[in-house]
Amino acid sequence: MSDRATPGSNDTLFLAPPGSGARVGVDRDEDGVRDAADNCPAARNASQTDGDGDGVGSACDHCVGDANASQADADADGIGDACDAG
Ligand SMILES: [Ca+2]
Ligand SMILES: [Ca+2]
Ligand SMILES: [Ca+2]
Ligand SMILES: [Ca+2]
Repeated sequence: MSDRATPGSNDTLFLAPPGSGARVGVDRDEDGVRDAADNCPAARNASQTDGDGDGVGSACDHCVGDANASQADADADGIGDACDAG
């Protein structure tokens, strides 16, 4: 599969119906789940798996085993405060 949309194709752009409240119909990671509903808009995760149920998909969760919806990471090492041993 090409990583670029070709003229005439319609595989990445979706239009939200008027009044739906959704402003953006793009799917940046092209996993089939639009950004507005994707729990990891920049990581392909069609399954939307969220093992700890914090609303952040496991594919991009800084702590896949600890609920940490804020994804706070004070030292910016990619491991969330909730599971960062230091
Ligand atoms: Ca997506
Ligand atoms: Ca999660
Ligand atoms: Ca988590
Ligand atoms: Ca950290």
